[in-house]
Amino acid sequence: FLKAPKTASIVGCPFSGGQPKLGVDRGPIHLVEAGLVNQLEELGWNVKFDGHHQFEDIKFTLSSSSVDSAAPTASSADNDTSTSNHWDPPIGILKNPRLVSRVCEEVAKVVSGHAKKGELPVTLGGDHSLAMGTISGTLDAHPEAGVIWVDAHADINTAATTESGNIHGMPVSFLMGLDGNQQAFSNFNPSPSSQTPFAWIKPVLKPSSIVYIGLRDVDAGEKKILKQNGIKAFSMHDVDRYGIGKVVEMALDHLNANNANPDKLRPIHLSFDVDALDPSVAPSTGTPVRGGLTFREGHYICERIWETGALVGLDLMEVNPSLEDDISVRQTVAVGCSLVRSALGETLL
Ligand code: EXY
Ligand code: MN
Ligand code: MN
Ligand code: MN
Repeated sequence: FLKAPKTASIVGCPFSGGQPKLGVDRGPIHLVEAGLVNQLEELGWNVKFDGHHQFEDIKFTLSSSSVDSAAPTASSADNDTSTSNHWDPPIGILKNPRLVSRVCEEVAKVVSGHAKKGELPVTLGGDHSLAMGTISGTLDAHPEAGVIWVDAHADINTAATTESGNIHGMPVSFLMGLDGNQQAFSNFNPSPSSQTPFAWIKPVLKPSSIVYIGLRDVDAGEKKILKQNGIKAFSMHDVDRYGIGKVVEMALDHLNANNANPDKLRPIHLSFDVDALDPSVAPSTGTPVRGGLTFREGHYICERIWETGALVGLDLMEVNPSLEDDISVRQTVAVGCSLVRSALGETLL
């Protein structure tokens, strides 16, 4: 009656190019140093972790290739050069587009490779732009998968709606192939040695295949996109109204109502942005928003998804150990580890 050993592959992604604050690239390092690998082994997992991914070679290749001639744009009006490189100038106001694109392309290959071997990829960010990679990877291996996106933010701005130019606020729009992006890149001329950023993404995420939980800071342009595409979203208002138990059931029902094979639960990719939690629970993150999920509400989501037996991919994103004091950092890292444990089967009894 032995069950096949379950293998979790930790994909450590020290990457911060999707947003301007330094330090979020150290998130995965802190999560692993806090003992995450051991903790998962104690839950009975066979854990594969061969070090954090290094994206230095990508930077090197980009910096030594000639710069593309971007379409004429109103370039970085805010003069924010904090994250901009001469080899990766903004496209429109999008910052670090080539770097973010290439890193996510790499992450997609890694995640898909692990998933196709029957392993559970657990990606540690890093900023949430990485989800373009993780979800592309999951959908490559499990085309019928649905996404549960737990976040204070919808991360669905397009090149036409983003006001910040920070790509961590945009990954869902690229995964869906929304119009506002096609437009922005249509006049883009890559140099012979490069390619148009994000052109590698297969826009296979259907609007009916994602459900949000925890939203409370959604831009006007994003609200429009959510409505126009009929995307299911449970805000903190809904969590207050129905309670987290009911919200998660409704989220699962929504994904499975669009199930091609009704006898089997749809595989689930859980993309958990730690800023979904209230800042009193997870203070060390780049874009905290008050009024978030409690410690238990966050863990309940993970526990319930584990119970379905349908989890095929997990992201834990936006832990930034250089924000706030030492105690806050330790608290945020500890919460990050325990969310992952809950999603991988840790129970209270
Ligand atoms: N909606 C805002 C923007 O697009 O800049 C804020 C996005 C924050 C994204 C964080 C990772 O979830
Ligand atoms: Mn690996
Ligand atoms: Mn996010
Ligand atoms: Mn967020």
